[in-house]
Amino acid sequence: RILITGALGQIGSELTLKLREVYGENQVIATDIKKDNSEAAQSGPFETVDVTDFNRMMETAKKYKVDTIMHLAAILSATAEAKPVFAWHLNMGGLMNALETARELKAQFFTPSSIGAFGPSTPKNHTPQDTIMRPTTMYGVNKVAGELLADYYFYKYGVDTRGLRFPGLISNVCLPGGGTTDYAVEIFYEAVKNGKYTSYIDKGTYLDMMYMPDALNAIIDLMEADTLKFKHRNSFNVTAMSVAPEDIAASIARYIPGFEISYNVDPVRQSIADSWPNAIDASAAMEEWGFTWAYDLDRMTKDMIENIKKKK
Ligand code: VAH
Repeated sequence: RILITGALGQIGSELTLKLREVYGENQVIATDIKKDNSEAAQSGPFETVDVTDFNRMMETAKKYKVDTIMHLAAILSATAEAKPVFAWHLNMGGLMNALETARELKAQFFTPSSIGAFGPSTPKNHTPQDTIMRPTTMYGVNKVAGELLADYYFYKYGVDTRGLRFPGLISNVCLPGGGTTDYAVEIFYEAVKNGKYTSYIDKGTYLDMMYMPDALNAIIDLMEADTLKFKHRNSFNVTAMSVAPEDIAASIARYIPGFEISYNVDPVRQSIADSWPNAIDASAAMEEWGFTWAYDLDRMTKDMIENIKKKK
């Protein structure tokens, strides 16, 4: 059985449904700080778990005798920059509780890292799997510390921890909250609704991105992979595309003629984005467990617009 924390968030809401499809509804225990009427909360076992409450997490994991923990609950980059102390406690306290629960239950463990784990002194293009990591954001500090902590639990206790450094994730099921790359999600909703979008990230700002279906498949492929070829665990670089706002706008305009982008840069989120790479190198993931992806920019755009239109 799999326990997911943050199961009602941007990744969790779709990962919960995907894992229930693949492994069976009752094999996936969705948990989050409070229940809502989303399909992830309603379509199978759900428990309220505040990840900063170790006893609650442990009793829930024991109640369902879980053998896999997927820890997704976290504060994203922009919110973490606004509330750094709160972000440290939730991101690191939650991670420690999840790792301790996995250690005690001898469970397999997944948690996402991010391109946010890199900093201004990291090579910007073809960013290697192993390179300088001096992030200048609280979120980045949390992600680098989190990678080291998850590797530590493998070396020290043999916990089968695995992780992915995700790029910006684009999806149409659950809006992200408090991220820097959220512009790349908002733009699609605004395009369908108003035919235009004002971006808070400037033109020419290249960032790695990935469509959510590819992210979900990467998690499942990673967790099911044979570790014989692993040289890394926490966490693998993965990406599907490197785009700037004007590239997304041009792709949308092919499906929504007349779509226009304008810019009103938010200096805080722009400075976070500027500290991150332009394009990372995912060759380690390809070589060690066969990482691949299916959606390029236009295929993602087509699917995003079709699905958002269905919601109207
Ligand atoms: C954020 N969506 O913007 C997250 C992610 C790479 C970006 O970590 O904070």
